Amino acid sequence: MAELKNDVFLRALRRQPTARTPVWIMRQAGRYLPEYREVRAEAGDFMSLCRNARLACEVTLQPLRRFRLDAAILFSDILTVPDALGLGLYFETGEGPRFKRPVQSAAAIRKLSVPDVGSELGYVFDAVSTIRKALDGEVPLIGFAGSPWTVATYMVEGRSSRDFKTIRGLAKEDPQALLTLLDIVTETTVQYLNAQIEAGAQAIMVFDTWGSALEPDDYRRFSLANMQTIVDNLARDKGAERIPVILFTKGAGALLADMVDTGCEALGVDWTTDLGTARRYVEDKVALQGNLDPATLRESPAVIRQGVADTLASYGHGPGHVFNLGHGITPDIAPEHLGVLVDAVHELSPQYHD
Ligand code: 1CP
Repeated sequence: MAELKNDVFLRALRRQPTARTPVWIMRQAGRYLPEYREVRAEAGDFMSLCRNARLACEVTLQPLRRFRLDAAILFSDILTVPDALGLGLYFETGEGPRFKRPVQSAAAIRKLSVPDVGSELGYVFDAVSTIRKALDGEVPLIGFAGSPWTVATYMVEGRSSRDFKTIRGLAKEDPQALLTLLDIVTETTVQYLNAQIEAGAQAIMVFDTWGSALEPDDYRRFSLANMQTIVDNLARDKGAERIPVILFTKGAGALLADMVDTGCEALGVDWTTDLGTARRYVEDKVALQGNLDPATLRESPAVIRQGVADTLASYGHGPGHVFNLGHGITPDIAPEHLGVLVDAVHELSPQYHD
């Protein structure tokens, strides 16, 4: 396997000194890029794109050809796991993900079991090894999964939701059933992420997009506890250094202080908490990733540059910051605007490092 030529992202996650702040962008491969839309059309639909290692590799590399990014992220989705659990994932054009067989009762939960990850999700591991080879050591490859809670919201609601009525009802009426569901998703996710590491993923990110829909005690019980199990059970001692893990609960705010003790290397922060405040919550025990408001990318180059400058200043001096947006880039963004952001990080960040 080729030597890594750019390790600034991995160094920052480990809070080691770097000459500048690394940058990558959540959803950096995606619909805002015309070349992505072309490959997506060639594949036919989103899941066919995910299942084709050559095309998944191609769209993973597309943003790296345009922008000076310090990491690649596997092109896949958090919903591959419930698909492997037999729920029948499909995408309705313009409507987001749907499941043919949502799991809405204790009886439906009892019928679930941990699948054979190697056969059901082998296409993801093929994509990881194909991408890793194609990267040829230019930048590290991030593998990922959804948090069990976030994945379970889709499994129970059957689709995207903003109020999570069914799953929150289940949490109150039959918490044991929900915990059983979360255990199955957690066990599957551990195997899934370990196989991504085995196939060549060099860092792992867990996306907990909907954790903050829970009140704090329920967050700890139904979301954080399972992320803890994942961190505890990853086979992270692969090379000379441990594979770093990033946990991202969107909207975590003060809960960041609870997430620190999981043993992860880094926490993702969205734009509703400034990085200086987040740094105080975590007492510099872990690195922080984020957190420019994605909406800033709709504005002029001058406003974008100012946003980058403010984000860097908010984190302040020293190692342990990975620049990113506070959530994924949206399809309406002009690619040139992301170029302005990335260039600004390269230009403005060295002053924060010795
Ligand atoms: O139409 C299309 O082409 C599909 C759009 C799309 C894309 C580009 C989906 C469907 N998934 C993805 C890729 C994806 N999803 C990646 C890899 C690419 C990259 O980051 O460059 C990753 C890491 C995800 C993760 C993901 N999927 C999350 C967690 C992160 C987040 O954004 O909060 C979630 C919640 C999903 C579910 C999902 N999959 C797709 C969509 C449109 C959604 C969101 C649905 C919703 O809002 O509820």
